[in-house]
Amino acid sequence: MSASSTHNQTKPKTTEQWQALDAAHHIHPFTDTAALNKEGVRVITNAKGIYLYDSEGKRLLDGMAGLWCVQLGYGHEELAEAGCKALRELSFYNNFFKTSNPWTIELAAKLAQVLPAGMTRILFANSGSEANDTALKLIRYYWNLKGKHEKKIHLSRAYSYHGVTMAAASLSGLTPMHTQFDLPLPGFEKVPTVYWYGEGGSLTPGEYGIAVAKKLEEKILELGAERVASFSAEPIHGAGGLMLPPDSYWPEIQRICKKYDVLLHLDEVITGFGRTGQWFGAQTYHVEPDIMAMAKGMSSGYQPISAIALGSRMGEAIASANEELVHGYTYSGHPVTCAVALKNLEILERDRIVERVRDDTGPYFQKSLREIFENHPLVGEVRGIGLLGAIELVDDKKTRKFFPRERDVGTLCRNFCFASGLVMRAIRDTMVLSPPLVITRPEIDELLSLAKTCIDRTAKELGRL
Ligand code: PXG
Repeated sequence: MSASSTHNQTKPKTTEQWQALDAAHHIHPFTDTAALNKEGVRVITNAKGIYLYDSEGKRLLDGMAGLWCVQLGYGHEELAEAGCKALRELSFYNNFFKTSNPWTIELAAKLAQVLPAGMTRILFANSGSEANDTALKLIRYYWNLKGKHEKKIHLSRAYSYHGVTMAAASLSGLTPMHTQFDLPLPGFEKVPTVYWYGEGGSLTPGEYGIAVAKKLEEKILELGAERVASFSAEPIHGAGGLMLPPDSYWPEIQRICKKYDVLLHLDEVITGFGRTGQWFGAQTYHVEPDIMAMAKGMSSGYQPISAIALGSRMGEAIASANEELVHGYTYSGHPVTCAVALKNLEILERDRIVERVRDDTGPYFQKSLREIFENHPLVGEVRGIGLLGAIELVDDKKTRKFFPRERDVGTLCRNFCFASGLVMRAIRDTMVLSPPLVITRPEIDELLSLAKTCIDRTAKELGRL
């Protein structure tokens, strides 16, 4: 086996040596450790553009932009330079005790420029989970400032993914995230969500969007509006299976939140920074949140950084509270992570990448995805927007019958993808793509041709082709 020698700081090792060390010492996130260690981990050693390379020298086209985050692709020199420069000039200083630094200040100001109007006040954290956790604390704080101490219940949706801290996991609607940890905490309640293909029945998408939004209203009335603090949602479900809202959904949600004075918390961790062809999902769906969480694409994943943006109502209340905000992380607004995020935003803007996703690569990707897969015998629905795409695999296209869960068709397909040099995410039996935003048209062709090969192989394996 070839020894990978791309590391300056680690001695080259064979894949087997990496695997043995990893198995002995490393517990992986969201992974069955025993099963992984039996199989042996894949070791990614380097990456450039939209391609990853493993310790066997195998090339993988990364159809998931890492974990939905590498907007500018891998190995971008300017991001590396920006990080190195900041590391040399101000390797660390905090933002507590009346200090700040140029990178944090500039980044906050830059975010205020690209965020929806009125979202001008920013807090920093280090991950999407922390951003959502912080958002919930600020929501509580806001209502306490307003003297509405009963408003304590946080509503969110089935299938949602908001992160893994105690509060972010409680907010998440993916129930397997709860069982091992005795979650959710008290005060977290769920409402149904927009999964038209799976749960819409005979309703049109428009009717279904309204019907699902009304479930929020019913829940608020059931609990009592005076007890409901907030409603949290991703503009588009990411890790829950890439479910998109019908056009009727968000205006109705906005109306309900306003009517019952429930703060609207948007989780833009996946949909932020150009993914849908606008800077934020809020702009795509014309939603006006009270508070927004962002991470991932904010630094193209090059540094762990996240942010919470406050709309004018919360921003003004907190900024004029005349008391200490008793919250913050050692690394809130770390100069190095901010320098990289700032450069990332400058490049997204300078190279007109969001516009490119909106006008060129996004529409091209959506059109090609539908042309290739809509009539495929294994495909029930193709859905997506911008550079987000999903291909839902079904047992019976006509009756929308799903495969039995234990068949694990998604994993079967995903394994074909890895073997064919493609990273495509399987969420249940929905195959998901979220490539780097710098992907070109020829690269989209290559991505979709690989995806087609793998879905064909899956269909053959199941005797459908
Ligand atoms: N909100 C959303 C919408 C997310 O997608 C988080 C919050 C949490 O962010 P951090 O940085 O704390 O992980 C996420 C994260 C997957 C996958 O397999 C998705 C995420 C994380 C890990 C795996 O699709 N999203």
